[in-house]
This record gives sequence, structure tokens and C-alpha cells, in this order.
Amino acid sequence: MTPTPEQIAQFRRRGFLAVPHFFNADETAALQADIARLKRNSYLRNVATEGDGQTHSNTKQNLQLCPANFYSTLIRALPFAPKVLDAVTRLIGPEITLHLDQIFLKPGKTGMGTAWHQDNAYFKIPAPLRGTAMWIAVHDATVANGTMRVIPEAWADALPHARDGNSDHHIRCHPDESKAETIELQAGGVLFFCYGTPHATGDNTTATERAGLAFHFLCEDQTSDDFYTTGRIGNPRPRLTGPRATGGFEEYGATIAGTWDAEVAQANRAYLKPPR
Ligand SMILES: O=C(O)CCC(=O)C(=O)O
Repeated sequence: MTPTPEQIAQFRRRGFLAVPHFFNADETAALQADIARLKRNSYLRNVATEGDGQTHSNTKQNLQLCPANFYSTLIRALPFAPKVLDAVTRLIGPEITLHLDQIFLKPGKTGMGTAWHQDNAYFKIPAPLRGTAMWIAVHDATVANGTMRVIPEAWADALPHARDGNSDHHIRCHPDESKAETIELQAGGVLFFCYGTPHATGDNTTATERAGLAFHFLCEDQTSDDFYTTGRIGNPRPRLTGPRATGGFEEYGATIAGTWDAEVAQANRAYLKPPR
């Protein structure tokens, strides 16, 4: 799972890196089952609108939960997993903070894509290569179900963004799509892409749902003290590594570091292999 020097160089040049099979079968099954639970409980919200950015759609669905960590101890534990910290530190380190987590779920047939955008149009960090998304293919992500597309070597230019009429809060840009690369991943694979990389997902034309789980990480040198203390109700930003990291205790009041394997085992026991 550790990115090689060549992969790190690719991330810094092209602005993204796909890592198939980053999560194993048990980890992937746990995420699938837990996200199904969140959907079952109606925690996800349809952000799709009818072109005016306001009227919620009855025919298209772009289901989101942001942040999700309050509703799932599994999702809360994931960014503290050693292999996640190792990969993210090598890509953007040295001192890593979790910026955000969110679920994007596209139901079969009605699932709608997320329009082209650069995350830094929202986040506005000084060095867009020092923040990265880790987008997890929770289910197999294919062309037919609208997997992620990215524009290589485009991270350095901040594109103009305007409101996306097909979402109640998103903004969008219009990059040169002829340069886009489509990233297909089996469930459990991940795509890292830096905050400057233009990216988009497509509609889900298949009969089965597809979810992506995105974590955004940034290097502490891209933050100010305000970043940790202002308007953070509902969205803790734990320092994951570095001298001020507390394993989640400061942000959550409990030590989260080291709980990933137990969370995966618990989810597998609860959802997938219930005791007889
Ligand atoms: O999965 C999606 O539809 C979009 C994900 C995304 O835009 C992101 O993770 O920044």
C-alpha cells in the first residue's frame, strides 16, 4: 500500500494516483454494509436539483452525507488507519490533518454525477498539491456507473467556478474534457487526487447503486489556528500526525487511532457474519 517514489512523482506531476485494492475484502465489505445502514436510516440527502440550483429533483439523485463520521465509528476510524496515514504522509506530508469526510451515493438508474470542479475552489489552500482527496470506490466503479474522471497535469491552474444548477450547493468549472482520464476501480481501490485536480463523476446508468467515500486531507502547513477552532461544530478536523496529534482524543474525546481493525471486525460480525 506504500506508494513508491515513482507513484509519488506521478501524483506530484499528474495530480492524481490510483491505487487498486487499497482496502481488503473485509474492509470493503464493512464499508459497504455501514454505508447501506446510513442510507437505510435516511442520513443521506439528495442534493440534485432541476437545473436551477434550488428545486430538488424527483427524478435524479446525488445522495450525500457530509460529514459522515458522527454517524459511523467505522468511517471515523478509517483516516487513522496506519496504511492511510502512511500513504497520505508520503504524498502530501509531513503533518496531516483530516479536512472533511463525505459519502456520495448514486442509486441505480437515477444516480446523478457530480460536475467538474477543483476542490481548491472550495478549500482555497495556498499550495493545492499539499491537500489530497482519497476517494474510495465502495462498490466497483465503472464507466457505466459513472466512475471518477480527472484532468491530468491541470492542478496548478485555478479555473473559474460558478454555481452548478444541478446541485443545491455545488460549484462547477468547465475544463478541456478532451484531456480527461477515466479511472475505473474495483471496490476497495482508491484514487488520490490533489486539491487542484479537476474531477467529475458521471450518471449511474446501471441497475445497481454505487457509492464513493471521500476523505480530504491537508498538510498542517496549509492551515491557520482558525482552521481548527472556527465554525467547526459538526465537522471536527483532527490532527492525524505531528507533535500536536492526539490520536483523535482532542477532537472526539476518545482515542480513535488504533481502532480501525476492530471496527472492521465488528462491522463484519454485525452485518455479514452474524453469530448463530
Ligand atoms: O463521488 C462523487 O460524485 C464526487 C466526489 C468528489 O467530487 C470529491 O470527492 O471531491
